[in-house]
Amino acid sequence: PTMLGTAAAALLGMVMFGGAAVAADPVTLKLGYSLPATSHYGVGAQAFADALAEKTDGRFKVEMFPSNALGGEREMIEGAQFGTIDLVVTSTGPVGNFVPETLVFDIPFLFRDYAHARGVLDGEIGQEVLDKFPERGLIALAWAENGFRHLTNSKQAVTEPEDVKGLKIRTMQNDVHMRAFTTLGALPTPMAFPEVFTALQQHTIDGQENPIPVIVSGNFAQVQKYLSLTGHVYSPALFIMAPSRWEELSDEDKAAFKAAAKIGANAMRKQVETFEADGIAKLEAAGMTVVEHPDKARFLEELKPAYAEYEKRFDPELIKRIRDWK
Ligand code: EAX
Repeated sequence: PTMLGTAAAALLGMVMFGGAAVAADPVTLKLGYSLPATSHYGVGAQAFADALAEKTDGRFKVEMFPSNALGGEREMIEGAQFGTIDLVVTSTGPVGNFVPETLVFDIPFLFRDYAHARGVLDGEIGQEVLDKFPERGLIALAWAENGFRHLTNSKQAVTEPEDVKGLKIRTMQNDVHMRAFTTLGALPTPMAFPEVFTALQQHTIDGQENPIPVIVSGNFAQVQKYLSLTGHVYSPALFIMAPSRWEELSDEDKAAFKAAAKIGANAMRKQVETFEADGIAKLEAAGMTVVEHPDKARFLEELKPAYAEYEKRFDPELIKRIRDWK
């Protein structure tokens, strides 16, 4: 086309769209998570925001609220249900209180390793669970990752299940986890994450359990002497969205949000690996005593009564499908 033709077409375009659709300010969405911007959550959230901007030509902008600025994970999920928070990157710790189908993944020693956990979540079982969210007033865009959880405490090195007896351990607000610690003779104390550091510092609890990336990002070495690499449970994370926001999107934008969340989740998983590669050395350098090989066989043995209960609570076929995944 001639220059005049192009200019005329541009002018016509502006008239047709009233200038509004073309020059509109981006829609700003609030995204909350519980760790600092430098954490795996921050890296995943940023990768999501960048991918979303790219896929939607900058029509959506994500405003970040790291470090519990919008509350603990349970509160943020409630915020997404109410539509006061648009997006949440959260561990699944408290998610079982909203979508009970997620709780099966909280069974201790269910997953062998990262490949197993990621494979199950990204496959048909993971999709079946994601599909349960809308009926509970939430949209789950993608599975992400927090990591395998390990035990820290201020009292003693934990090698055998007996070493856990009597320890006051903060757990997430998750009764599958709590059942496991009760069975081991510990005193589980459910608590929102933002309160954990202070509670450890003031010795109202003796210990807590979290993945290496959280123990590092949360500076727990300042308040915990012993780290035991129990890897007792895999902790998934999720990109969650407010249904009120989701329903406003076109089908094309919905696909863009899901694809961007997948990119964010992959970045988060990569960052978990990066933190795990040098995290333990960092924690040792910060003064922690590390038990690298706690007696896993004995923990499994002591947990038998808890497993009997899980088999009643969850579909044993589903547990078997997860365990047998290859
Ligand atoms: O999502 O509550 C927890 O222990 C979580 O692992 C932490 O907030 C990261």
